[in-house]
Amino acid sequence: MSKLTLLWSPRSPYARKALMALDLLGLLPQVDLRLTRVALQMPPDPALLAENPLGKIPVLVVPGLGPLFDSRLIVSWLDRQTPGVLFPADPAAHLETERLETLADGVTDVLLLWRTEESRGDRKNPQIAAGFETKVRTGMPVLEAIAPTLDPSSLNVGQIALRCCLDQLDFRYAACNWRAAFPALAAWHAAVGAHRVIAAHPIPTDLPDHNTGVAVMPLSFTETN
Ligand SMILES: N[C@@H](CCC(=O)N[C@@H](CS)C(=O)NCC(=O)O)C(=O)O
Repeated sequence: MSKLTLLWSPRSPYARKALMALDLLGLLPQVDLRLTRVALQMPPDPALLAENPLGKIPVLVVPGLGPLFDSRLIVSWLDRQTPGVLFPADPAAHLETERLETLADGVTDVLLLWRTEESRGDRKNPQIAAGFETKVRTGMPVLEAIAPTLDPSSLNVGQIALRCCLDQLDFRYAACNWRAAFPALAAWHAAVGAHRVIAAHPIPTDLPDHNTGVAVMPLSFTETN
């Protein structure tokens, strides 16, 4: 495969997901990382818009093929190049992996949007924020029920997406205490943390915060569970 370029940022959950998928396939030596900062509060980067009209990362630029944007298109294209690594070959297991990927990415979407809404301070819409909280509180037990079925030693895209989602909880919702409420997820998160690919790509916590969101989000699982 020729040289690939990944438009990426180390704290983006979807960019981490794409990076881990590339690493799981052994493709990182062929990838140029192009640091690309994004935030909903900032105007979209023109260089990013030139590759992705939606102004989002990650984008994988493939020579001769053009930009692939959205982590799900990226992993789906990568899987077609090298089947059986990112997703199981068995059709039923493949579907379950995609279902987990979609759910974990979806909860991550809500975590990011909720934080943006909270950052509006007095102009926050409480109904919108409450809807986001309901979705997180509904999604987490579904993920908890899936956790015992996951084998951390057989890392796949569903598990990578789930890890990125839970890491986002740790990073931006640090007081929520999800491990106490969801012990199967906590056990899986700890076990999969030993995988080479997961251990290689933590969220860096020592970078300046360009994002003007809320430092610690007001979510607690211990108060209501
Ligand atoms: N569904 C997309 C979501 C990508 C996304 O929302 N990325 C965020 C960074 S974590 C972004 O670029 N936000 C900037 C924006 O929406 O303008 C994917 O899986 O790649």
